[in-house]
Amino acid sequence: MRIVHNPDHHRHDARHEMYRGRLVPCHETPDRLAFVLEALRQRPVGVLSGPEPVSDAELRAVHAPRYLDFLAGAWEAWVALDPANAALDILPSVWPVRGFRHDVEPLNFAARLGLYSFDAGSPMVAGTWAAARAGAACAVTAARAVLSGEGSALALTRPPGHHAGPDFFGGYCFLNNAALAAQTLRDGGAARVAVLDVDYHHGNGTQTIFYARDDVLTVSLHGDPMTEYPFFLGHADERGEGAGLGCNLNLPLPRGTSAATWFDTLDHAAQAVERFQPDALVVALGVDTFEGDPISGFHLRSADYLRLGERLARLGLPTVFTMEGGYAVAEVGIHVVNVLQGFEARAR
Ligand code: SP5
Ligand code: ZN
Repeated sequence: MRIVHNPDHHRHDARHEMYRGRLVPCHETPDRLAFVLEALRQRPVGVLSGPEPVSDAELRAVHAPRYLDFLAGAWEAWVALDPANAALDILPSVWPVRGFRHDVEPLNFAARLGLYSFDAGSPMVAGTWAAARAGAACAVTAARAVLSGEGSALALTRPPGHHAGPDFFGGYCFLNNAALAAQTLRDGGAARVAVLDVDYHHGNGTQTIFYARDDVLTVSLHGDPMTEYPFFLGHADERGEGAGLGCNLNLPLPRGTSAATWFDTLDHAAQAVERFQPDALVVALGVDTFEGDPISGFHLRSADYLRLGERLARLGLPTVFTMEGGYAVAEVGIHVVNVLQGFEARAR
């Protein structure tokens, strides 16, 4: 397995996210990846490398140019508002809901920030764009490695990506790494690609990016949006639209779901992937399904991640993993490496 590590991830190091009227410390922190690297040092299940460059054209295959321009210039615009802002994280506070214009990009920075986001939990700092762009390069590099005949690859990166849509950030995500990997696989010759999202939260960004397409199947199992973040997408009746009708599958589960039920549901997800007969698979790998996760509500235990890896390997597909959520920080490394080890044991 090829493991593509983001050398710039630590540059995305924000302080606070908005939660119940207060700024609370960020859950999505640089030490998450430090724990994965340490677990990999103890159990070297793959070969580590850095990313190759990603082109603007590759980013634009998934994201809107005006959104990419906004992200690239956000920090400069923020500090231009007031030099004192250099000591503060960027967080939005106003959004264009139903009935507002989305076609006109306001000049005001706070307004543009709202136009391109859906929550106040995803702060940006000076290094966010560099970290996110290098992370996208990791995802594209991992997909290229699989196209070149590596059986599997991991984009070991943060910030995560699966909540980021064509032109919006949120849920700690800015560029959709899983979608970029899937698109790279498509452009490199895989006629059909499946994305299987096992993060606790619905992969709303990935769903939206591919919703009208029949060449990319999106499947997500996640906390029921009636009670769980991101709330406004992820229901079972969202099946795709137009040519993409039937190419999106949501498997929402109640908060409190046991490992036994979760694995039964994973079987349904895996069967849908098999029916689609893809040439390659992208796994949006969040390990916030762990029973000890501070912001999630499923009950997987550490050994279950070995089983998850084994089940994914049984699909027998060239596979790109992208690193998504997981906030029981000290256990994130064990769980990610368990998935990879289970996968490699079966795939061999
Ligand atoms: C990639 C990913 O897993 N994103 C998840 C984003 C969830 N954001 C909202 C979380 C609400 C946090 N609750 C704070 C609890 C304070 N103790
Ligand atoms: Zn998550």
